[in-house]
Parts: sequence; C-alpha cells; structure tokens
Amino acid sequence: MADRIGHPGLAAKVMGADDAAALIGDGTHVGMSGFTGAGYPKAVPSALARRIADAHARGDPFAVGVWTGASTGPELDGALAATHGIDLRMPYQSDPVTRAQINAGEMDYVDVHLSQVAQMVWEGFFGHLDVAVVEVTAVTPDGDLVPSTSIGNNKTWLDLADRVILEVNAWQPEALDGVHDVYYGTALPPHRRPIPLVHPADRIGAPHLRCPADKVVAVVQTDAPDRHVDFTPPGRVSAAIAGHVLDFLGHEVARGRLSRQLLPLQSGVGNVANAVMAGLDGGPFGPLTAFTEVLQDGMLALLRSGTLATASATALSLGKEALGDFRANLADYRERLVLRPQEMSNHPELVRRLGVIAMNGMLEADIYGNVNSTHVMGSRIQNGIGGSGDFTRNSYLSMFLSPSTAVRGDISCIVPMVSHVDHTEHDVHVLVTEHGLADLRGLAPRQRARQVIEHCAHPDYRDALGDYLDRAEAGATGLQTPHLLDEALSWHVAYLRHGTMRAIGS
Ligand code: 0RQ
Repeated sequence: MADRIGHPGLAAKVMGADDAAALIGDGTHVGMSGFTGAGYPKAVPSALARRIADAHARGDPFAVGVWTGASTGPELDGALAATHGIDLRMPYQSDPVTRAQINAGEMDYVDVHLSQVAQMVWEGFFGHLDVAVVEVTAVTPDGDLVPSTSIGNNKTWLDLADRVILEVNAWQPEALDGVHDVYYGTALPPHRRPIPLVHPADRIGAPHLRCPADKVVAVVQTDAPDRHVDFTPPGRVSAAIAGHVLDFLGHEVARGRLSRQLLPLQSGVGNVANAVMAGLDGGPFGPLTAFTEVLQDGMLALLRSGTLATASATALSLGKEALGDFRANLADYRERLVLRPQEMSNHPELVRRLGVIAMNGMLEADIYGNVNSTHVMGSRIQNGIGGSGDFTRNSYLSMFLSPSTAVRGDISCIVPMVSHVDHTEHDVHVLVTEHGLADLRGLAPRQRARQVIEHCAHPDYRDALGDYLDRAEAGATGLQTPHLLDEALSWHVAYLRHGTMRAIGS
C-alpha cells in the first residue's frame, strides 16, 4: 500500500479517517469525488457523519454542503443524510435517505446539468469551495494523482478547494493508470478555445490530476469496493423497448441517415438501457463507439465482444459480475476506454460535433413530446436531471425510453401535459415504450400527439388520451398545441383521488 503514495511529502500526511474528518467544520462546502457509485470516498464521509452526529448529540449545529460528480454510495450520501448533516446537495443524487429529506423540505437540492457544474462553481454560484475529498488510485512520485473509477468534477474540486483530503484506495486496480484523460484547456468565456476532440477515443489531456502538495492536508488509506448495482436480466418490457430501438436504428440505416457504425452512443443508466446494449450485441451494427457519461454492464459486454470499438465516459457503473470481469481483463479494456472529467464527457460542443445518439430514461412524456425525468407528480424529486439534458439538447438523435405505465399499471407514463418539464418538445426526437416508437422529427404538435398516443401509450390509456386530444382540438383556445388546461392539469390529480399516490408512498 505504501508504494501507492510515491510522493514522500504526501506519504508523511497519512492519517486515520476520523483525524481527517476533524479538519472539516460546521458550515463547510465539501467537494467530494464520486459518480454513479464509482470512485467516491469510502472512509472520510462516514467519519464526518459520526462527527456530525456527535455534535448534534451535544446540541451543537453541524451541517455541510455536499457537492459531487453525481450519485455516490451509502457510505457518503446515505451516511451523511442519516445524520441530517447536509444542508445543500448538488448536482445529482439517487440515495433514498437523501431523496426523502429533500422531499421533506429538510435539505436543499440544486439539480444541475452535469456539464455545467464546473463552470457554475468557478463562477461562485454555490459559494466558496473549502475542502475537496477525493478518492484516487495512487499518488505518483511527482505528487500527481491517478484517478480511480470516476473523474466527475475532481479536477474542479482540486483546482478550487482551499484544502484537499485524499483517499488512496488499494481496492482500485493500479492498472487504471493510463485510462484517464484530464483536459486542462478549459476556461471561462471569453477565453474559451475549441476543444480539440473529434473522435470518442481521442486523448487531449493528461493521464493524471494535478494538485499542489501543500494543499493536501490529509491522506487516508482505504481498501474498500465501489458500490455496485446488479442489473436484472432484461424482462419482457425492457426487451420489447430494446426491440423497437433496434428496428428503428435499422430503419435509419436503410434510409441512409446512419451508417452501420451508427454514431457515438450515449446511454442512461438502468435496466432498459442495458437491454438496448444487450440487443446491439451480435446485431447488424458495428463497429460502434460510445460517447457517454456512464459505462455500465451492457456497454462493457459490447466492448468485450468487440461490437463496441471504443468508449468515452466519466465513470463506471458496473454490477458485481461485470466489475469482476472488468478487473480481471483491465489490460484489454484499458486500450479502448477513456475516462474524462464530466465537463468533457457531457460537453455540449463535443456532443453536437460527434453527433451523439442519446438514449435516456424518463418518468413521463406528454403527447406533444415534453419529458419529465425528475419529478414524480410534479413535485417530488426522484433523482435529478443528471446528464440527460446535456445529451438530449445537443445530440444528433435524442430518444427517451420508458415502460408505458408505472406503479403496476396504475399510472400512464404518457400524459396530456407533463407535471414537470425537463426536456422540451424541441429537444425530444423519439419516444419509445414497450408498445412502440414515435419518431417526432419533422412533425407538427398535433401530428406528434397522434403518433405518441397510437405508438407509445398503453392500450388501457389510449382511448382517454385520444378523447382528450379530440376534445382539445374541438375546444382549445389555440390549435398549435391544443390543451384543455383544467383537464390537462387534473390528469395527475385523478391518481390522487384513486389513492395511487398513497400506494407509491409520499
Ligand atoms: O418508483 O422507486 O418507488 O419503485 O419512479 O422508476 O421505472 O425504476 O425507472 O430506474 O428506469 O429510472 C427517469 C428516474 C427512470 C431515471 C428515471 C416511479 C417508479 C419507481 C423509478 P420506486 P423506474 P428507472 C445518465 C442520464 C434522469 C437522469 C438521467 C433518471 C421510480 O432514468 O433518474 O437520465 N433519469 N441521467 O414506480 C409516478 C410516473 C413514474 C413513476 C416511474 N410516470 N409517475 N411514478 N415512476 N414513472 C445517468 C446520470 O446522469 C448519472
């Protein structure tokens, strides 16, 4: 382990997690590493949670602002939220305890496009960054940092924080060294230059993160695994959605709009996304590339089989089996995988230049193509927008994939008007459910509505939606996007009346 810390000055700063956490006080803004359960610090956040709990037991106030790359693990979000020790969280979370506190109004949450976090922090919108807590794989003799299984916002945290606490995790394979590409050419307007990346595999930066040794106040040694989420094998609904996506891509190739190599793929997280990736394996397309933020099991399998030639991301998010495979075959994968800061993996300039095909999940879409990714019943946060907006708004082809109903069929995911808008009708090209696919490109709103109802809505809800549209066309105050506002807005309220809201918890 000691040889993981090649810099003598930093080796001299090794201490226990409790001593490191003692350097973080009440009111501190803490930038932590971590993205979709990969590369987050495993020891200091839990030690900080204990420190906060002790302070609260004494009757002393103690809360910190927690900024990360994206979601983390129970040792970070879960532990800190359980102590009521987070006053503001950003930019993305998927932790049940954190979610409950946000929805109880006990924790502020700022849901930010992941590509924009770095610039917003540089511009000072969240206040000053006091401390960075960053997991790394190793420290080089020069004091440079070998990142671990995610990069996220680590470059920004290390650049901006007054003080840095490093966790050197012996569980992370040393062979990760060389996988990363940290671009140091970013700047704020008006000093920005074109980013010299024209292919997902391009390397335009350095393999390591930089951090002045004198900013490092503590080095904590850990040997702890990343959280892993096991995916279930694709069920009937996911497989049907994947089938529609694959047929559609085949159709686009047949029309000459895409080649068999398609365009760089971005895929959100979850079982549906994994099912699409599984469907691509052994299919007619390839060799493929990915320009995405998270590499999950399905994409790793595509890399293994060679269907995917190369992948660019900011983090891994692997189930147990895939993680084992990744660690065992890292020598092979490392040649075809690049991990970048999230301001690069999700960068609008790059997503637009490369012509990415974006595929993300959603909670609901309306008949005109507006999408809600974040708020159940318009008010309760689920996770956050994450990178879905970065990719959707800038991609060549933006798709949203979802089962047609939620909560055992009690809720239609196709509604007259979404209860919260994350992605507007202008940015959403294709909607897919297990019942079919609606290609909304080139269609006027009323044409889109017919397509969405016919192809995507569950048969149980098709008549009600069709009836709504008929009556809206007959009675709305305008026919560009006909709505009966009292009915559109009460569509969700009907679920409340039927008690479904109680069934899904509050
Ligand atoms: O509730 O958790 O109580 O069972 O919402 O729904 O079906 O498990 O959905 O895991 O595919 O995630 C949009 C959340 C979909 C995800 C979202 C209820 C449902 C369930 C979750 P339970 P599922 P998935 C890359 C890109 C934003 C970030 C993003 C997401 C729970 O895709 O977070 O895309 N996206 N990032 O029962 C009421 C509806 C509902 C509903 C589902 N219409 N009404 N409840 N639910 N639909 C990754 C990153 O950015 C890091």
